[in-house]
Amino acid sequence: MKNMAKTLTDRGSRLVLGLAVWGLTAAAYAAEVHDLSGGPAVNQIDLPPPVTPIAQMQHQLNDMVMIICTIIFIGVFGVMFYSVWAHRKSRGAVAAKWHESTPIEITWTLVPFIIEILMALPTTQAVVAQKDTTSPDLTIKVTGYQWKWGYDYLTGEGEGISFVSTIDQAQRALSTAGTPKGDDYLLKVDHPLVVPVNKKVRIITTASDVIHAWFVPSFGVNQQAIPGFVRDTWFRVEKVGDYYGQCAQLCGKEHAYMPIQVKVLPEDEYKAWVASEKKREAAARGSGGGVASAQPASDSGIASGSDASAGHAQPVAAEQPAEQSHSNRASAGRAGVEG
Ligand SMILES: [Cu+2]
Repeated sequence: MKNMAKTLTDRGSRLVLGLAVWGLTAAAYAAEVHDLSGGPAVNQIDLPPPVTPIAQMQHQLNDMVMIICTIIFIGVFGVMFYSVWAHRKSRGAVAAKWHESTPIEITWTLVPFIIEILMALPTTQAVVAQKDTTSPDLTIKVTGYQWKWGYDYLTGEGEGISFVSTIDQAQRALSTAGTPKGDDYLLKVDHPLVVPVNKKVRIITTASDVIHAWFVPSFGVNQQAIPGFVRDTWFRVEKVGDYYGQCAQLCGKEHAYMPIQVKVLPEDEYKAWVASEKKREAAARGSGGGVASAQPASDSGIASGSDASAGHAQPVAAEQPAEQSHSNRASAGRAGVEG
């Protein structure tokens, strides 16, 4: 008995010591890593703060369903535990012997049916809204590659802009060395996607090799990018800032290293970015400046790119895997800029 008590105290003190060490280590890490605005938070348990109407809808749905589930859970288990406790044998409880009850059967069919309809109505509304990609202010094609993202601005004032977005190489090196560092670890890219605030952005996804998925939690957007297919989704960000996501479809050995960074800018800063980006791309093509002026917004949809001449020099495509449709689309967009 004495031995047992000693073992228990030993175990107890070891547990306390272990917890203290764990607590200190956790505190040390917590001091190093902070919440990332637009990305993951330390010890986050809820969904990320929503910045689009769709993400808000998803939050409300999530909360509503969680509340309904909790009420049902407490209700069902409450009745069950009360029944077991109040009608136990030692109290002399005798089981009732009835069979079949029409009112009960109608009730336990109708009540879940009504609850399901109550949940299905707002859910259907949200799914339909998620799929409504009509009349966007700008359209961007997102192409998944092993292991990076290609962005082509198809319509809107950035029309013709095209680049590839790859993980920050310094962070990639930190990962190889096994020394994670920074709040945006493995989320920073060399060339983020840039969009204007409060504009409806339509995203068209496809891939050149295997299936990827373009996932930005704060936008409530997760769309698969499938080779040979086009899928689309949309977002309208209501708050300026940087937002982060990752490829959400296992796509090979560097799957963890193809993050998504979206820079949401105020209207005037976006215009300035478009101008500088066009200047940069024009310089890269060797044709000098002269195309810096922003293009008027086009509402003609992606079909407008099809009449453009294909096959002129495409600097971005050189560093990509051979992917015909990507370079065609990009040069098609560019021809519009030049012509
Ligand atoms: Cu991927």
